Amino acid sequence: MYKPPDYLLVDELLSEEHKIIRSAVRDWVDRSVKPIIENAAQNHEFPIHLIKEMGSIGAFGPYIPQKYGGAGMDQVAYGIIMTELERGDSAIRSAASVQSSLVMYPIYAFGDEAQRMKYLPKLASGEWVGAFGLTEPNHGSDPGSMLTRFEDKGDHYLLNGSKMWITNSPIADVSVVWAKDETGVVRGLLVEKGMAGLSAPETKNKWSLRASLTGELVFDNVQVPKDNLLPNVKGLKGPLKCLNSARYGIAWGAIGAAMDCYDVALRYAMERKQFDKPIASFQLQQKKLAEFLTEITKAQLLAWRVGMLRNENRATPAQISMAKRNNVNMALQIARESRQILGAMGITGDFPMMRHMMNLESVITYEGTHDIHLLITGFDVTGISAFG
Ligand code: TGC
Ligand code: FAD
Repeated sequence: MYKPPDYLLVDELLSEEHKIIRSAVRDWVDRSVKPIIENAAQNHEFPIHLIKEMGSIGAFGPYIPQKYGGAGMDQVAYGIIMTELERGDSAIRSAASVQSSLVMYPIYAFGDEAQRMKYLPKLASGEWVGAFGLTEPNHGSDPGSMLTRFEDKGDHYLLNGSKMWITNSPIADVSVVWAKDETGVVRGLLVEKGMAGLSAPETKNKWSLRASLTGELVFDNVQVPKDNLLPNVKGLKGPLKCLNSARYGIAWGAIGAAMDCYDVALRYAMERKQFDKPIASFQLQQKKLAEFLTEITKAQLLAWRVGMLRNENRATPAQISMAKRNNVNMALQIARESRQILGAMGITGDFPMMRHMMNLESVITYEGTHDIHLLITGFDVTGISAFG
């Protein structure tokens, strides 16, 4: 039986509504994710049937207003949902992050009313799957140098270029694609499945996020209707604002993976005997467990505080970077170290550590790498950009 650590009684900082949501998502993860996720990861298959279930439990766009199919909840509720989903698997949290923060959020924040009404309810229910195309084969950390371009052809836009490493692109009904106009300004376009010239080949043979679909988006003279341009944002700050929301969710999500590893390692250490004693009685193993709990507790407080600041619209991008960077690294270190507590058993799929560890290698890379987030903090501290 899963016992989530709460050493500093962080629960007391949550509302009754937060706890109800958490309990509903936790039950769903136990019922629908835990029993199938290991096989899905081993077989490198995205459990696509979970998309509609996630829609029905309110995992998509929880902070989007109810008028558009969201739940109108606060930022802490969004974070809690992400923690519970990532306890199941980072792939499941990824699907929710992309749908909520990278597709629904820009349509809500930068779209017009017709676009909101057309897309958001379908994305909220899971009837439609969304994707977010920013990264290109030759431009990852530096998206401002993107080559994907569109031209105004009078009654439509003509889109050319390609995106790579795009979560859910092979099955996406709609992709929010960031491309430069003829003057070099970054704009967002809503590109729908079936548009002539669009292809989305799957990226195979990943050792990480094996239960998540990743692919490319290739645009070969795609004619995009003019109604599909997001009217209310121009420049790189458009996609970066979406990333603020997703990175924030990941800061909470990673805690879920870490909690799962801690919980399993603690129980194993209490039961497994060597030299006639539970391995939990050895100082070296206690050091690991004590440090896991300390790091999880710090991460909980960091995520909660950034969530409260986001509720007040006061969280800065740099604060979010710090939370994403710290919490993902924390979870990755705990996954690695907790695997060792299980000895050889830790390398099997009977336990979740290796799966979490491999997943977190992607999580520490996407949404801004560990090093890029350090540079964002460095810039914030010194006012000197060390990027270029
Ligand atoms: P820079 O010149 O600093 O900024 C350009 C404009 O953007 C503004 N800005 C931001 N606005 C809002 N939020 C932020 N976080 C912002 N950061 C910058 C900035 O003020 C400026 O505005 P303006 O009005 O002056 O034009 O841009 P730069 O080209 O020097 O790049 C800066 C850098 C490196 C921090 C940024 O580009 C970056 O974050 N790189 C990392 C790229 C990244 O995170 N890619 C993620 C792709 S999506 C993904 O990984 C999804 S994973 C999906 C899953 O969960 O499965
Ligand atoms: P690079 O930018 O080539 O970086 C390589 C290394 O160089 C890194 O260690 C980096 O930290 C370092 N580096 C780069 N610049 C600097 C610098 N100035 N100073 C110091 N070090 C530097 N993208 C999307 O748009 N949509 C998605 O849905 C999406 N999903 C993803 C899913 C998965 C499974 C993965 C793995 C990636 C996904 N991405 C997605 C892409 C992801 O955001 C990029 O991989 C990430 O931004 C890093 O880009 P890159 O891989 O090109 O690495």
